[in-house]
Amino acid sequence: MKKTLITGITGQDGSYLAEQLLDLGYEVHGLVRRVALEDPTRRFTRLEPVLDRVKLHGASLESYPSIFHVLSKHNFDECYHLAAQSFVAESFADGFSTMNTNINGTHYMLAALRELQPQCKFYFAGSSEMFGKVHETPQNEETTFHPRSPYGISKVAGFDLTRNYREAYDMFCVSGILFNHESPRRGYEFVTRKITSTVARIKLGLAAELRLGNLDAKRDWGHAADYVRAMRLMLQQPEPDDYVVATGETHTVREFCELAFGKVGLNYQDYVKTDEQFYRPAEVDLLMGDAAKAKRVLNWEPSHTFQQLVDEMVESDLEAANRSADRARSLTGGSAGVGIP
Ligand code: NDP
Ligand code: GDR
Repeated sequence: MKKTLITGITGQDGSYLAEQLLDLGYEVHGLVRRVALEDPTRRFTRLEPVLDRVKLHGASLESYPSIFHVLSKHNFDECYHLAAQSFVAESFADGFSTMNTNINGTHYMLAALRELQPQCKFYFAGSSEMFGKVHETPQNEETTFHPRSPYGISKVAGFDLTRNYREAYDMFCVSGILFNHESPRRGYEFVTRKITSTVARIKLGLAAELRLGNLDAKRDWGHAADYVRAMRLMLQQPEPDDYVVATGETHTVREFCELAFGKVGLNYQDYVKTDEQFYRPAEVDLLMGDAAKAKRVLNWEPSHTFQQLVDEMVESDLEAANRSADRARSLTGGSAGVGIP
C-alpha cells in the first residue's frame, strides 16, 4: 500500500485527489492548518465523504518546524504539494502573504523532504498563470514564462525550486503546469463558481444581478477530477519531468456566462453588469494549453467537455440553492430570505 501526503487536502483539488488515491488503495495523509482541525464542520466540507479514511496532521506552510515535525513521524512514497494562496486577485491585494506562503512553503516542503526522506516523490502544483502575457499560443512545456501577478511570480519560483531540487539533489520532483480547472467544489470567488452560484440564486429569485470584471478574458477550462488524475500519473513515470495539463480549447468569461445563464433559460445580458473593482491591475488575456506531451507520455486526456463542466456546476448550485431555500422556508414558516448556499 502506497503512503501519500497531500498538502492543501481541504481545497478543491486536494479533495478530489484524496478520493482517487483512496480508491486506488493508497493510505492518504493530509497536512492541514491548525484552525481547520479546531473547526472540522466548517473547514472539511469538501472532504466529508472521505473524512474517516484520511489521516490529518496540523501544520502550516509558514512554519518549517511544523512541516519537519510531520515528515519526521511518517515515511511517504509520494507527496502532492497543492497548498497555496491560490486566488490571483488576492495576490494583488496582499502580495507579501502570497509570496511567503507559496514560495517559502514550497521551499520548506522540499528542504524537509531532502533532509528526512529524499526518496519520496514530490509533485508541485504549477500553473498556466506562469505563462501570463503569453509568448505563443497554444502554450506548452517550452513556452517562456511571463507572469503577470504576485501569484504567477510565486508559482514560477516554486517551479524553479522544484526543478532545482531535481537537478541538484537527484530527487524525483515534478511540476504539473495545470490550466484552469473547475468543479462544483470550486471556491465561490473564482469566476466560474461566482457565475454558476449567482445564476442559481437569480433563477430562484434570490439575486437580481451578477457583477463581474473583464468579460473578454479567455481561459482553457477543464474539470478538476480529470486534472488530479494527471498529477498521479506524473509520479508513476520512470523519470521525473514537467507536463502541461489542459483541454486545448479556450473560451471567454462571456461565453461561460452565456452557457450558464442559458442552462436555466435566461439571457446573461439581462443580468451581468461590469464593475471596475473586479478588474485586475495586470490581466492574463488569453490562455490555451497544448497537452500533447501529457497525452503521449501519460496517456492522459480530459473526459469532460466545456458544456458538461458548465452544466454540472449550474445543476449542483441549483440543487444547493433549492435546499437552502427549503431550509429557510421551513425555519420561517413560508417566507424566506436566503444567503449563499
Ligand atoms: P484551493 O484554493 O481550493 O485550495 C488551497 C489549499 O491550500 C486549501 O486546502 C488551503 O487550506 C491550503 N492552504 C492555503 N494556505 C495555506 C497555508 N498557509 N498553510 C497550509 N495550507 C494552506 O486551490 P485548488 O485546489 O484549486 O488548487 C490546488 C493547487 O493547484 C494550488 O496550489 C493552486 O495554486 C494550484 N493550481 C490550481 C489551478 C486551478 O485551476 N484550480 C490551476 C493551476 C494551479 P484551507 O482550507 O485551510 O484554506
Ligand atoms: P484565474 O481564475 O485568475 O485564471 O486563476 P479566476 O476564476 O479568478 O479568473 C479567471 C478570469 O476571469 C476574470 N474575471 C473575474 N474573475 C474573478 N475571480 N471574479 C470576477 O468577478 C471576474 N470577472 C472577470 C479574471 O480577470 C480572469 O481573467 C485560477 C486559479 O485557480 C489559480 O490558482 C490557477 O493557478 C489559475 O486559475 C490557472
